[in-house]
Amino acid sequence: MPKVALIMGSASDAPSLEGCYKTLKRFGIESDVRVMSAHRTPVDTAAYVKSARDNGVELFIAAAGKAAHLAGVIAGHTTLPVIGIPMVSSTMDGLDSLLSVVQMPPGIPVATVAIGGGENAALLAAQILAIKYPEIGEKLVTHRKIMADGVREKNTEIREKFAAL
Ligand code: RP5
Repeated sequence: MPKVALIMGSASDAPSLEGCYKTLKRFGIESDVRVMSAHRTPVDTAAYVKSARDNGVELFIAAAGKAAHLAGVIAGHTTLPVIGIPMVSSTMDGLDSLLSVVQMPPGIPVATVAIGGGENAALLAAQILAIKYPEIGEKLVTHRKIMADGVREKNTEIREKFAAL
């Protein structure tokens, strides 16, 4: 049963969300991927969000571009945590969606990651779910170790490269 609902406002957002999906999968987190629009299919979106908890969903990731109110609308229909991903889909390089997602009025929060930050959305979802599922927490510890080892390797490499200049 999927723990995460990964919702995008349009099929045009899909290519930028593959990293998010794959990262969730790497942590053993099944996600229910949906294209649902806050303005083009508002009734479907509300119905899905309202029934999601009963279907085992524990967290939402919502990605949208332009006047991106999808994450905020989802958050208004549930008390489950909502992570918003602002998408680049206009001439404004995603700044429009960043402000639309991050500037939620008091009372209905959306945890916003960087523009196009699908991987961080997945990692934040993993960290939230790890409170309840220790096996996800163990994978996060391994992930951090691999990342740190990678930086240490680069440190050695760059120091050697500069020393030889
Ligand atoms: C938003 O408008 C979507 O999330 C997408 O980023 C943007 C453009 O949608 P399309 O016109 O490509 O369907 O709702």
